[in-house]
Amino acid sequence: MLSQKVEDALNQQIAMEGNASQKYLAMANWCDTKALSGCAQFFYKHAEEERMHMLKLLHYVNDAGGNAIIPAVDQPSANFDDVQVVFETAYSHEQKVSQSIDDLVELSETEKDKQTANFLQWYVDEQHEEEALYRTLIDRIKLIGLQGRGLYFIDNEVATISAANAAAEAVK
Ligand code: OFO
Repeated sequence: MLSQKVEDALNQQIAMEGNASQKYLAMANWCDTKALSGCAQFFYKHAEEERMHMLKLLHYVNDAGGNAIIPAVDQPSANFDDVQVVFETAYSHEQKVSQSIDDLVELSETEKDKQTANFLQWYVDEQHEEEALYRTLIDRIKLIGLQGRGLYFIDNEVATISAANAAAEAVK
């Protein structure tokens, strides 16, 4: 049984994950139009993952006797200065999501809702991995640089790291 406070906070998280999905879709779209196909694939996949995070929460709320709310869709930013800005924007959003998940865990504990605190552990672990992944990608982008053929190498590097990440996820 969810307290109203926990249910409301879970619904806010549903909206945050839904908006993350839209943001990553806009980033994928931007990369696509710049011929950065590796980066585009990375963000298309992440947009799908965020939608899965949203659905997982939605089912949890309904299964726990609450009412999940389908969020309105915010128009995400469509223009970015360069590909480094794209990844830094995504990383900064992931940090906000992590903070929000941490706040949710704290609220569940205050409300003595062990089931929700336990359910949220998956998100805590996921955020840890996501932040590490974005940090790696941003470090590589800085190392390669945006000049000359840098964009070409960055795009290949993102595709390689993304494939390695997917393979690691698959064997979990
Ligand atoms: Fe679901 O926000 Fe990141 O992964």
